[in-house]
Formats: sequence, C-alpha cells, structure tokens
Amino acid sequence: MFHVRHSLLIPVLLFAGGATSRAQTFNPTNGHYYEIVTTPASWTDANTAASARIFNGANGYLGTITSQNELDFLTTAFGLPALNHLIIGGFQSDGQSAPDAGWQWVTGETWSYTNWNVGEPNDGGSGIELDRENRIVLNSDASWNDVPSFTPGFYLVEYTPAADTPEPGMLAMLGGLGVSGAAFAQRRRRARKA
Ligand SMILES: [Ca+2]
Ligand SMILES: [Ca+2]
Repeated sequence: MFHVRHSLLIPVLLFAGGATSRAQTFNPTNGHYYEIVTTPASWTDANTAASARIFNGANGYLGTITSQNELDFLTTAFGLPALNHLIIGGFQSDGQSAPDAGWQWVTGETWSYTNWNVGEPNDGGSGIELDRENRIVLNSDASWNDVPSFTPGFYLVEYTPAADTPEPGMLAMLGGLGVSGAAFAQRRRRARKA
C-alpha cells in the first residue's frame, strides 16, 4: 500500500497559465508532478494543450498511468470524484483488428499495466474495432474506458523534471521539514546558477 507524504502535497502556486487547473502535485516515488486541467477539451485538443504546458522547467504531457502505484498516488492525491471522466495519455493507433490491440502511451513508455473496467475496451460495445473508441478516460472508480477522441473532459497533465528530481534521501529530510518538492527544486536550480 502506498502512503502519500502529505507535506509534499502542498499546492504549488508557481504556474501561471490560461486554462484553469488544480495545483500541481508531487509524487515522491517517481519525482513527477501532476495536475488536472479543469477546462474541458477533447482528447486531441487536450493532448496538444498538455504538451504546451510548462511547469518547473519541464514540458507537460497527457498523464500516463503505468503502474498500480501511480494510479494509487493519483487516487489519493486528487480523490476519486476528480478522476471521473478524466482524459489520460493512452491511445490506440488506427486500423487495429481488435478493441484491445495496439494501445500505447503518448510518451512511448512500455504498455504493460492496464486498469480497464470489466468489458472494456469495447469500441462502444460493438466488439469490433471501428476506430471509434481509441482514447482513454477514467471512470468514477479510476477504472479505464475507451472513448472517442472528440469526447470532451478534464485532463491529467504529467511533468517529468529532467534535472531536478530530488534524491530519495533528500525527500525523507524534506518530508520532515514540511518543504514542498517544487520549492526544493527551485532552490536547487538557484544553487546551481550561483
Ligand atoms: Ca506516468
Ligand atoms: Ca468503451
């Protein structure tokens, strides 16, 4: 069972952007930040918008949920209601022979962990790949559903800071001090420039 270090979930107010969003939340397990953009968009538009967002020096991307640990983190950090109908960065390439064939992440990460709801992916219940439901949203229990690319929804943005991922030992110390990961990363950047 994964335990969230609450001191690292302090809302970070450094981002200034167009779309409304919930504050970036730090996952100490992988050093990534996550936010939920609460301006509805289609998967296609959300994918473009996520790539244009920058936080803590890192470009965003539609969130990729590649492990149970990552899903548990998001469930705890944002709560299940916030995850309902949430667009994430999984998609199916066109022309597949079956609803469950050819799924991939926008980042190119290995496709292995999945959390499909019972009966999904189903291409709208037809059971035949018609290139209709080739994108993923979460259900109210965080299970996955394949939906059309034009279905609007809030979307998950993930950031992988390149050089500012705190070491685990430092995180333990920061947790004790109640310092947010973002503040720490900022200080590291300033220290490097000095
Ligand atoms: Ca991820
Ligand atoms: Ca479906």
